[in-house]
Amino acid sequence: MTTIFSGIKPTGDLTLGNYLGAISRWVRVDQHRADAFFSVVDLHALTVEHEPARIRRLSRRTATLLLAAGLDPQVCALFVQSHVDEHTRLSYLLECVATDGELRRMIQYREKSARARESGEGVRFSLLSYPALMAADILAYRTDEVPVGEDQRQHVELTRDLAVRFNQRYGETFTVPRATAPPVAARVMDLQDPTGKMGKSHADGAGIVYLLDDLDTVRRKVMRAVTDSGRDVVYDRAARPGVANLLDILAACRADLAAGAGAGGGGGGSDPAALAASYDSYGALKRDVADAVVGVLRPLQERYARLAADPGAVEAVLRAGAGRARAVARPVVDAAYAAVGLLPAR
Ligand code: AQP
Repeated sequence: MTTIFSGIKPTGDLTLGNYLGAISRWVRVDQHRADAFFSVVDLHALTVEHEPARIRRLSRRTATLLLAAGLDPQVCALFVQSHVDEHTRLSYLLECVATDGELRRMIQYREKSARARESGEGVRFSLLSYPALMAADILAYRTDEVPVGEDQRQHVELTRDLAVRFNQRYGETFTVPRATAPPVAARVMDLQDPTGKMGKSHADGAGIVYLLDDLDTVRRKVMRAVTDSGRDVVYDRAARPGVANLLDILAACRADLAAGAGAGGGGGGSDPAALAASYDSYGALKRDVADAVVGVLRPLQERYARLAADPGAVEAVLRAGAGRARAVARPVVDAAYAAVGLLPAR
């Protein structure tokens, strides 16, 4: 059976970008067709300035939201990365396989280290080594597929390179994984700056739809989305990024709603270019986008409220998920330790 691993960092409140780019497909498709491991990758949130109480709060909230979105702990493993020591054990071995040059080439490292330098903060070493830990997250489960948005593709490519190099040097140990992206909404853009990603750790939330925003705020954010100077509705990501983003969001929300209603095939469905033809004004498009986003978020928020009232149940899910994850990861990581020449501890 195919094995899938994917993760989400507790660096901010989850956004519509996280949902449409990742979570919707985990819920609608991935968990049902594979051995699926989904993780709140909390160690990755420590690579930049952070407040401990906030990380704790966001880790719980993220796990609760994933369950509210529909991850089913009976069919997939949902766990917190730091609860499974195998991730950090393996990360060190992969740091010994990666080169300084290839880690420095990572776009996220270049962007985030430049930001940290500008704001006068030191650049944490973990920001550079982060892709080795991400590779460990993936390789520890002998993962075949990693469903991610476009922004993470380069890290999955590096993971593949490290797996191949490790296997060549030390013998077949890891499965070489591949990234899979959703058919639409692989990159949801900020509604106020459609040339930039809708990211949960960005400071200004005016162009970001958070999954727990109240629904009037969601409508307001969509209706105020920056569009382009033209008037006709066409799907052109380069020339009309604002309108293209709205069409992507509409297509992805409709596909999600159809999959939730039992039509199957989450992530497919409406084609943004075809949708463009049915609009002759930006106002009508925005109203339909707002309705579709609210249609996705309303049931999710209702389920979240019920789950958040019972934090003990969420913790029990995470404990069980960590147990399942450990049982799979431990023998793989032990095999990697043996392969590089380390004496067995047990
Ligand atoms: N805007 C997006 N469009 C499509 N997919 C997205 N993802 C994130 N943003 C978008 C996908 O969501 C999964 C988890 O993301 P993450 O926690 O790694 O990244 P983030 O939400 O982008 O968080 P940050 O802290 O704001 O990230 P940085 O600053 O690192 O970009 C992934 O599958 C991701 O592709």
